[in-house]
Amino acid sequence: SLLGNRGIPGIQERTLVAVKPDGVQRRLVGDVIKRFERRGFKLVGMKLLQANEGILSEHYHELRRKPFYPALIHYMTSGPVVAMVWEGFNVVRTSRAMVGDTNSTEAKPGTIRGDFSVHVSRNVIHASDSVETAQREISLWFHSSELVDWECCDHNITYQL
Ligand code: IDP
Repeated sequence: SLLGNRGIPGIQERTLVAVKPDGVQRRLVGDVIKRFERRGFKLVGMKLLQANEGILSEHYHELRRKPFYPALIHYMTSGPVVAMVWEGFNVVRTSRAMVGDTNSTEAKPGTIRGDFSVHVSRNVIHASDSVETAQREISLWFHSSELVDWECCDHNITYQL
């Protein structure tokens, strides 16, 4: 609409999603993108990159004392990742539901991990776990100039305005 629909709380929420190196190697990037597109979210940033230990140690700073931390860094630097920023109503919470449980064994069929992963150490995808985390992770992985503000043509259908 001409008002830009800025009035709906949560509609401009953003989250960081990353297809991890196993997901890229297994050519699951397209499937992941497709799921977020179909759900109704808007892609506002995306890049393929080889992550280094610097960005990953910030990204996973809360896990630095975990026994699996060195293996996690090795995994995440083993090949390129595809980092994305998706926008839409409650996107942080909905993305976590789409991604499924951290432990692939517990991840429900129909979720990304529940469909594509059998083990927690190779669980295909990352999605921010809170709005605050998302803001931190988006600014870690993307420069503001890499994020695009645009109006999706189906916006008023998606949000029934
Ligand atoms: P999340 O990715 O679902 O938010 P976190 O607890 O933040 O889960 O863990 C980050 C990542 O660390 C997981 O996605 C997984 O790749 C890895 N990880 C978590 N727990 C384990 C474990 O017990 N063994 C091996 N890797 C793990």
